[in-house]
Amino acid sequence: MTEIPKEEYVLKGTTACAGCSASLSLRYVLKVAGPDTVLVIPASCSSVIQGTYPNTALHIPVYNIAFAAAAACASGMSNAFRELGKKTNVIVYAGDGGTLDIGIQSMSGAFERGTDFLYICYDNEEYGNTGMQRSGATPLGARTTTTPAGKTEEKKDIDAIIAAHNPPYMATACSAFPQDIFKKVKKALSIRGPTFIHILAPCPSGWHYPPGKTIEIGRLAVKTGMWLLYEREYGQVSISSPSKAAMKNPAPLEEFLAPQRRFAGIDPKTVEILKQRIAQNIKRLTKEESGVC
Ligand SMILES: Cc1ncc(C[n+]2csc(CCOP(=O)(O)OP(=O)(O)O)c2C)c(N)n1
Ligand code: SF4
Repeated sequence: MTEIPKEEYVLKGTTACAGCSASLSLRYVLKVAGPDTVLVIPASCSSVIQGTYPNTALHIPVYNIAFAAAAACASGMSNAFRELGKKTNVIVYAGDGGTLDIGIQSMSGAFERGTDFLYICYDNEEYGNTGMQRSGATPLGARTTTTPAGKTEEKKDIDAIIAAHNPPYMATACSAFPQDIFKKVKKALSIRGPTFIHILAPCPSGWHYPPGKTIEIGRLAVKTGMWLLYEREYGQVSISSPSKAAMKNPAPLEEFLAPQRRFAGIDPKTVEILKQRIAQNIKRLTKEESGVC
């Protein structure tokens, strides 16, 4: 923890909900990135985390951009900075709706062009800003305002889609593990080219748990294997230490599901499918790390 700078770039005046882990993650991201950074934010809860105009809680320049265009905007900005000989960090901080669904085309284009930027998707598994609608990232069985009986489709595997673009660095992270976020953001910013970090960001308002449990819920996601932490550096996978232990002996999934009202009344068959998926993901990642596949 001593390595983490004391400077704050998410100041007082944020209008995020109490217990918002998307704003907590952003706090650590900006502590690594420092003042020579421009944040590109598509419409999302991050527009709210900034506070209410004419004030702002973010102590760095921010470019608010249309939903579908964050990566395209960051791409042009990064190219302009590099032409001027500047190393300024360009970071997209986008929700799962703005990444997996609406912004996927501009993101894919920017990765294919080799843009020198960091794209962070904080994943609260819903369209939070507009009232908790389902997104491509919402897990199977979760209730949202548009899936009141539980989502019938599985979570989209955006990490596999990004991996297919062969970026020099990509990683998963979780807001409950700030040191892990810190290390991964630091590494991503040290590598030239497009880099990607997918942060699971539990949301008390949409997942329906008390705000004070936001760290506990994130830890349970990792302990149960529902969320796996790893890095992929130049194609080589390495599983991050919090997941290493959990993957050997995952905690029962029910420990993660029970405290969240979005999973209230979930069908046992759906829980079984989620458990099977966890076992498959652990197997696949372990194989990838050992270089077997
Ligand atoms: C083109 C367009 N469609 C819809 C909206 C309305 N809108 C604003 S924020 C938002 C939800 C964003 O969800 P996500 O990207 O998951 O981020 P979160 O709000 O969960 O942080 C929507 C649908 C918009 N601003 N622009
Ligand atoms: S809805 Fe969720 S992600 Fe959005 S500000 Fe509130 S707690 Fe944060």
